[in-house]
Amino acid sequence: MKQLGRLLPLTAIILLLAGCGEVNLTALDPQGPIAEMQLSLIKLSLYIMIIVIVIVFAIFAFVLWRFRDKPGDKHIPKQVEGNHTLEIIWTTVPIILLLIIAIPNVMDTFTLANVDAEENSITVKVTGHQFWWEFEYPDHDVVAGQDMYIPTNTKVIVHLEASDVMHSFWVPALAGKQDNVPGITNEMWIKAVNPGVYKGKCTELCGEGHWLMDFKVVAVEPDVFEAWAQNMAQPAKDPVTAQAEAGRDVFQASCIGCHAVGGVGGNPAVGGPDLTNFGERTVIAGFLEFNEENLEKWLRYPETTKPGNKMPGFNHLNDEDMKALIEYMKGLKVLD
Ligand code: HEC
Ligand SMILES: [Cu+2]
Repeated sequence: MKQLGRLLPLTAIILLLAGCGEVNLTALDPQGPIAEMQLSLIKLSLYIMIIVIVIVFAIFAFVLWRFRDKPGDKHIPKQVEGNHTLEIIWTTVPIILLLIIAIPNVMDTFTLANVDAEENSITVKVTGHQFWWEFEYPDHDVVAGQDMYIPTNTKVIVHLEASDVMHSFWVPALAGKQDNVPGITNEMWIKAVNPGVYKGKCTELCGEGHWLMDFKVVAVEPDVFEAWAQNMAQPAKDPVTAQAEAGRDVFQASCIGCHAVGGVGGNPAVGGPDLTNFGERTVIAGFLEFNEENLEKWLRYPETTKPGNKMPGFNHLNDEDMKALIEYMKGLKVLD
């Protein structure tokens, strides 16, 4: 009973994690060929383990029952030392089971490691920073922050790098995790079959803000992707309202040193995520629901909102400037 009491909170946590409404932060609902392959390897091992466990426990239960101490039993059971047939069986059976697991694993590893370009494939350089993600598209001369746009049904070759400490790139619906290591380029590839938004997370403890280092992979049809990439590479459109225009002035004065918009401020910018399409994010800084209140909170108090992050606070801006800045930021869009 005591043990059950200890188990219950754990069960509650697991149920909570399973149902917290994130879009596909799970390897059990694969959305592309790599994740599918990995899930079938997991299943193969799992089924073999289940068969072994069932047989071993059945024999165990049978032996407990068959050779139990009965009233009137006086003699010690017959003593057996060594049995060649049995030893051959319990050596060869595990070897066969391990081979059944090993052969598809080794074969699939070659498929996973094949990062050769193919027709229409694209390359994305993914850099982990404390505590945000940067996506560079060298073929399109585009840099994007936080949301990784990819075309559907296209091989996306991913080059993983890090600017400061180790991070790890994990989008479970598309592929298993791989590390971003400073000074090294790790390679992997992903492919999404359906358009959709797939949650990603940093899975290498990289500092105080690690737990909020979330991002998204946004898979869109190839023609939408091309339009997105082309618009991302264009200079930013002029703001439509006078207020947003005033906001742009505040942005130029205070933010352009770290953030870029439409190539102005560096490509990539030094110090912070590219904000060219910031108005199309669904979250701010990877985790905060996108609305005006949260944006103001982020701009005034980033340190308490996402502890450890490297963006300075702008609580000294007056209300008028803040409102204008928010208006401008909401309008930063490239898809229509
Ligand atoms: C010293 C560099 C620096 C300056 C100056 C700076 N920022 Fe940032 N900003 C950052 C960094 C670093 C991040 C990433 C924080 C994180 O998520 O860990 C960031 C994140 C953001 C984000 C969230 C981006 C996203 O993709 O969700 C917004 C919005 C933002 N900054 C707006 C601004 C605005 C507006 C200004 C000017 C008032 C500004 N920043 C000035 C460094 C800076
Ligand atoms: Cu990280």
